Amino acid sequence: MSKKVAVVMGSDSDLDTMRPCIQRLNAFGISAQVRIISAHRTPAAAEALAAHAAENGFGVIIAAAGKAAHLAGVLAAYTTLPVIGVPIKTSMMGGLDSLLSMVQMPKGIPVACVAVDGADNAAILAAQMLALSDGALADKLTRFKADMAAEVAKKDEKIRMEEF
Ligand code: RP5
Repeated sequence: MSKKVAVVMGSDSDLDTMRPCIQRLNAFGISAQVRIISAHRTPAAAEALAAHAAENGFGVIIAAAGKAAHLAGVLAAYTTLPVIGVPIKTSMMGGLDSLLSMVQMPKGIPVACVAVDGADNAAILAAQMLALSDGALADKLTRFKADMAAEVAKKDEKIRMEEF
């Protein structure tokens, strides 16, 4: 049975940014459980999710949060599963605050971190992690990359016909 991905966000205000992540996981046929859990507002729920994630069939945790974005790090503290952080764009620093809060983890508790608002990439990276032990998913990722390359080649061909 394929492993699931937990998509955790600090607030429902993160949901619109995270929709591409959920959609991409669905497109790869990966079962995602979406939760709203805050490192600060509901820390006990964060611990419970992460501490039992492996035994509950999850293979990767994706954590999206903004501002003092400790969610990914807190979840990583309670599990040996890989945790991918998605720093959410903020009004004050454009998400640099979220990015640094996630990526500057002390040694021993790593968090893989994608770009600010990089929801889609978080899903692709999670799929790549699960694909290490799932050949069918690895094939889907190979096709995904080939399709992307074909799309770029098509655009290249088109632009070469234009006069500038
Ligand atoms: C973080 O604070 C959330 O992840 C969100 O990005 C940010 C703002 O949350 P709300 O005040 O909109 O609930 O915890």
